[in-house]
Amino acid sequence: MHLSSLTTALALVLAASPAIAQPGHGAHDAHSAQAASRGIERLMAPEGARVFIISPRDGATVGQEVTVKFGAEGIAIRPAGDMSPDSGHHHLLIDVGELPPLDAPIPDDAHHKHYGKGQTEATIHLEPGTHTLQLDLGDARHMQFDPPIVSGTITIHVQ
Ligand SMILES: [Cu+2]
Repeated sequence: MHLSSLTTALALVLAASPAIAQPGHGAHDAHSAQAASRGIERLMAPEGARVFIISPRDGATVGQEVTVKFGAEGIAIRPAGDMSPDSGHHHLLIDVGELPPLDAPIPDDAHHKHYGKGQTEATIHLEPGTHTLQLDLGDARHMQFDPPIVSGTITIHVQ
């Protein structure tokens, strides 16, 4: 291939790539656009907001009744439905590998627990074995923030 035709081919590839044609429009914005198309806009995560699991500790061995303490910084914990700015409520993801879809409210099932009264701890029952726990803050409408405000995932061993 001549150098000139190689250059032409490269130019075509660049022109065809939306990521390059529109700088700044990454996957992040694609999720927001998807949410908007369903009529549910995600709220921007306040700068520095974070959530974390205070206890149990990562790697801990615990009994089947597990009290999980939720930590939050840089964002207020309020009941679901409370539209106060820069606030949300905790969700505990149990044995969930991937975050739920960003363009819909967080599911409400055995693996996605809502603490819509504004709780900052909860006692859950787990079967013996190895489990993972992760916090995922949701807004008044149970939508994840943009970007999501999630804790690290911890692994615990239930006896
Ligand atoms: Cu919720």
